[in-house]
Amino acid sequence: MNPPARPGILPPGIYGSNRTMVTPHYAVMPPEGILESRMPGIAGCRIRVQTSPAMGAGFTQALLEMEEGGGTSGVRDDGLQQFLYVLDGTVKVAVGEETWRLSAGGFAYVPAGTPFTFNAQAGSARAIWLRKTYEPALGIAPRSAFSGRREEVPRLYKHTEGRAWQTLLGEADMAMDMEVNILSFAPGTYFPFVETHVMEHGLYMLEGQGLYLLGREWHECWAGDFVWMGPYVPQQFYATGWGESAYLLYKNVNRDVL
Ligand code: UGY
Ligand code: MN
Repeated sequence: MNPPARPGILPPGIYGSNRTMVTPHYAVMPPEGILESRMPGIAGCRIRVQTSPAMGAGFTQALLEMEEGGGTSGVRDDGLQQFLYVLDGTVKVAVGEETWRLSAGGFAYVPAGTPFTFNAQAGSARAIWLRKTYEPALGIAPRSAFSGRREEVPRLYKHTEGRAWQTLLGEADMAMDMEVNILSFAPGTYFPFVETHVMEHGLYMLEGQGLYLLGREWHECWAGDFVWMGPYVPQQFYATGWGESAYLLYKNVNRDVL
């Protein structure tokens, strides 16, 4: 018998049942089913692609599992803007004269057309890697590369007590066509309404668990899961469990949708 892919997390009898759901409008993908890919220019690194244009998304999101030294095999510039969020281990990111050593909760933003490298240091590391074609805004210069740490980003409470937002790349900044936010929920917290919006989301469940309403179905989500929400998907989160739940959330923003 195969050992459970996620010891201690899977309830008994999980074999034969399955939380995966992929529809034209949204997807829920537990990590154990997302098989690894490889890519030229990225070495010593398993790439678990969570979403891409093949799914209908306007961006790409992947979980990177880097062995020590793994990552870019040379200076990389694929013309896309990049966002890297470290889940564990240490990742060295270099952009021009800047070098950042990012541990868990550290993140880096690299604008489109900027050469960079990233590599795991002093052991293996895991990170979420987001890439998107940049949509320029007339007369507004794109931002330069920058890095930050989750714990240094202020927690803002919007709409509901118990639901905190951390806007890692800033908010309402017209130089940016994407946001990446961490939303944290006290147990029992839920959105004040069902959202339905033109923007899409890539969601990586960082901690805890909850129920996600997508369209008209509720889906159970746990730490490590990925969720894609396409434009206009009705969405609502209800945090369950005994501790705080949190997710990393990509959103395309600030551009004319015509
Ligand atoms: O910003 C958002 O659209 C966010 N509240 N959506 C979500 O968490 N599904
Ligand atoms: Mn939303």
